[in-house]
Amino acid sequence: MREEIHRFPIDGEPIRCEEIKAGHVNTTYLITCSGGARYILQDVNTYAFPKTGIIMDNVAAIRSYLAASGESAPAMISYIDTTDGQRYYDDGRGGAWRLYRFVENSFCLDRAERPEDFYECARAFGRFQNALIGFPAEQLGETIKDFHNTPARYAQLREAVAADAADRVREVGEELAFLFAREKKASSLQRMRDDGTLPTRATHNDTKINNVLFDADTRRAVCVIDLDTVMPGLSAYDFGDAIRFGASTAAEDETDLDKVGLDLELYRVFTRGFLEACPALTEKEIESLPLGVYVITLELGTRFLADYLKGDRYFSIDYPGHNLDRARNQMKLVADYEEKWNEMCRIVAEVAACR
Ligand code: GN1
Ligand code: MG
Repeated sequence: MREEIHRFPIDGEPIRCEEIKAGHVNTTYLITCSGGARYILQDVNTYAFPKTGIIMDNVAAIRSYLAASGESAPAMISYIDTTDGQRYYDDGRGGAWRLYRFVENSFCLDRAERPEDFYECARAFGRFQNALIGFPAEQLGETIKDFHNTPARYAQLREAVAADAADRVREVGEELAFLFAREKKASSLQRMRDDGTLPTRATHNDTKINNVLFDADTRRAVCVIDLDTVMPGLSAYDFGDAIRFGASTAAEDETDLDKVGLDLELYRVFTRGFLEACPALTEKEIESLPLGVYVITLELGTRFLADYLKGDRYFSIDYPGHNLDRARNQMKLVADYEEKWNEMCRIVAEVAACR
């Protein structure tokens, strides 16, 4: 049993603790209590998130905004304060722990088993974005500095190359050439954010389908989870990351790159769900959605590769070349988007036109 659970008010005695292997960053446990109550206990990765307090403040600010604006359905999960009234438990050894009720009769999906699943995912993230359209994004702290600042991510890759801490740069010449050849386009979204072409919103920023809870009976989306990266951003990031992960024809670490590409049908389904649930986007934002897919995928390619060069400090890995495989997989997706670019833009325009 994780003793940290005793820092929180819970129903019954904790009797079982299982680790849930899902995300690449935090460590997550399912705790079962006598009497049946179940909880999710998370150990926040403080290498990735040095300021856990900011995460919890952001979540609290958004929660009160949603409650005040009468958002009826639970758009997000809610955390339980510690017994001494803190939003998370600081164990004094660098660990930051937080707790929420397990949502009974719900499940997560690593990939859409049918198109309707992805449509539900789109609606959940679209609804989240729409509910926060009026939220003053500048009130949110940056939980990870420059999280989706793509030019800054390129700068971090350059630093990782210069340091070559794990002596791996000589293995990745081709990958570096691929990424740097696309740096200008990769930076274009950030430019449109800086010059005000695109509005800064409160966004989720980590919109993988496995960050959506589904209801086990209805198979409808219940709410979005993993709110650690909720911060000022662009709607195109949320659209882009969801497509990158959920509309890929293969897993994020598939090494047979012939299997990796963009499923345009899933792309269309997601676009429909997202735009239906988020009617408040501006014309420019809608136009920027395909670019969001392109940029976020390149960006994650740079992040995986930089982490590989640093010796795998950030993303958890199952084997030594895992981050390199992930980076190559993202690059294959980017190459496929380049082939399908006109189609990607056409689908967004078509779906937007028939709303
Ligand atoms: C991480 O924690 P998880 O697995 O939901 C990462 C995302 C990446 C994703 C790639 C805080 O998300 O940015 O897109 O892995 N989250 C953080 O799978 O860095
Ligand atoms: Mg997650």
